[in-house]
Amino acid sequence: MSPSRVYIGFGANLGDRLATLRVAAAELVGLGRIVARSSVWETEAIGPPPDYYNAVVALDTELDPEPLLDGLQRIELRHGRERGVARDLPRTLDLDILLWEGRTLSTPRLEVPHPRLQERGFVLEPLAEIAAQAVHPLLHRTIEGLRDDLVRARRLRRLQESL
Ligand code: A4P
Ligand code: MG
Repeated sequence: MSPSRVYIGFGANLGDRLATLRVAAAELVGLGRIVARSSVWETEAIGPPPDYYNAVVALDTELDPEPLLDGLQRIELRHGRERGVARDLPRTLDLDILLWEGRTLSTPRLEVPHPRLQERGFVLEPLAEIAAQAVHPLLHRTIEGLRDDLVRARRLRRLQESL
């Protein structure tokens, strides 16, 4: 069977964020083959600060979705990730399955594409670096298109009037 191409989002806002992202990317080796990696972006936290470092990798994997998620959660735990009751709490490492090429999933453990992907610049900017033309299978839009929509939605304009 040929491998599937999946996109994994990395986020860290506690500890040595850059080192954590680099080590975690190296640890993906047991789960598949990294075929592309984005830049690292420093991003304002949605939720409590401090700022995050975010990045995305493309991974070719032979694994099914749930075993891949198990592997990602093992890596999170190795980096001291504490799972709280509340969403958006600061974390040493968050690994999300953003997209799974050619497939959608909705189970109690796993929703793919990631349901908040289209609202988040910290996902769409790095994802657009390595998968600009990938198509969101539910929204039928390219990643680049979703990224551009989001930028436009955050409209701001400097007025001529002084205060
Ligand atoms: N789960 C369902 N679908 C998926 C998927 N596609 N990938 C389930 C991974 N996991 C998925 O996740 C809770 C459960 O979601 C998992 O057990 C899995 O079965 P979690 O990682 O324990 O909890 P979480 O991270 O708090 O939730 P989630 O949904 O990953 O949070 P978000 O919505 O991703 O928010 N601001 C900036 N700037 N950058 C960030 O990276 N991240 C968050 C986390 C908030 N603010 C941020 C950032
Ligand atoms: Mg997560």
